[in-house]
Amino acid sequence: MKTRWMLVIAMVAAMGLMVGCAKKEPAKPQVGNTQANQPVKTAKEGVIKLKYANFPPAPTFPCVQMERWKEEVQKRTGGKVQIDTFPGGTLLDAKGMIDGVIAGQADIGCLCMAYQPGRFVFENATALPLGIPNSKVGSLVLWDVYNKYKPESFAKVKVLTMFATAPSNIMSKKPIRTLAEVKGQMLRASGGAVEVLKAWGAEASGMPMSETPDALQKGVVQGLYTSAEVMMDFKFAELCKYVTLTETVIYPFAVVMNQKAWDTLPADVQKVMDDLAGEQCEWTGTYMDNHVKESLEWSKGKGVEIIALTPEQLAEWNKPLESLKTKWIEDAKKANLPAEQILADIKTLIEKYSKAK
Ligand code: 3IO
Repeated sequence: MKTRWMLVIAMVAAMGLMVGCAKKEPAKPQVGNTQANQPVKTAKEGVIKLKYANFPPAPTFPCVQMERWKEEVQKRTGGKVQIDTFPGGTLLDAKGMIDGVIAGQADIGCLCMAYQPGRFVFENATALPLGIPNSKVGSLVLWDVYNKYKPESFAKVKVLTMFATAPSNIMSKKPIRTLAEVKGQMLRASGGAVEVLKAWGAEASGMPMSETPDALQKGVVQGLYTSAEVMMDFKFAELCKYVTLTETVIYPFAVVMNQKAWDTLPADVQKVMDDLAGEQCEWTGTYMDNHVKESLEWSKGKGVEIIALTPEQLAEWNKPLESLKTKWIEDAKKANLPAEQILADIKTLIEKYSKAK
């Protein structure tokens, strides 16, 4: 009796294994237009396949803009281009993004410039406390200033678009109502935003967003400092019951393409992507601004308290941040950048786009 049961169990297990193997059979999409091992049904003559890598999970804004870009490119090229997206760091992770794209591990990648501040000194000028009011203005400013200077940091790739988050707020487990209450709190940020937290007296820890859910969960950090749509998209509202509206610095992002992959694209496809660049930048900014509002409303419903600061308090919070600009000017000069001119241009652009509604 016992042996018969064991036989049945063994047979069921073997069948399970066979089914498991059969499921894995369809070939993974290939870079370029290698169709050799594609199922016949999907093999279309001349279809250009591109792999687009992203580091955070699918529901977050860098991936939402990725899917929107993908749909637009596929539509505007009449199906000539097919894009396979890889959210969640499945193809390239946060810090390895641009080098992975340069090496051709992905054709396209989305990166946050705050994760390698020493490498993107120029672009991180936009992450200084300069009063960018929202994501749309920040995105347009970033894209314009990039196009004016075409910095060396992106010389090895084709830049497809750029965008910025909304200004950062503090999301924390304990309430932070005054500048004094920031002191000693272990908070997470990245790049220039870490310096902001330090200037306020926090025990700031730098890490990419993709590592943050784990750090919050484990209690390695007591909160984070970034745009507030993450309260909803990462469900941080479950852990962080307080949002302090500091509305300070943005995080700049870029979408880059492997130069060789770009060079081999037909001119009409290149035109579709070039025409989409500025539009995508503005679309993402608008999406982000609306999404932050939505997230804060949703968070209130989850019992989160939104702490507003008075104009007097904001002035007090902004004061210790002045030194960050001086420090950036020093760093930028060391990198042979026209530091003061770049900051002046950014300020002019902020004014221009803030006025234009
Ligand atoms: C961000 C990065 C990945 C997913 C959602 C996000 N919301 C804001 C950011 C900015 C950022 O890169 C960061 O690390 O805070």
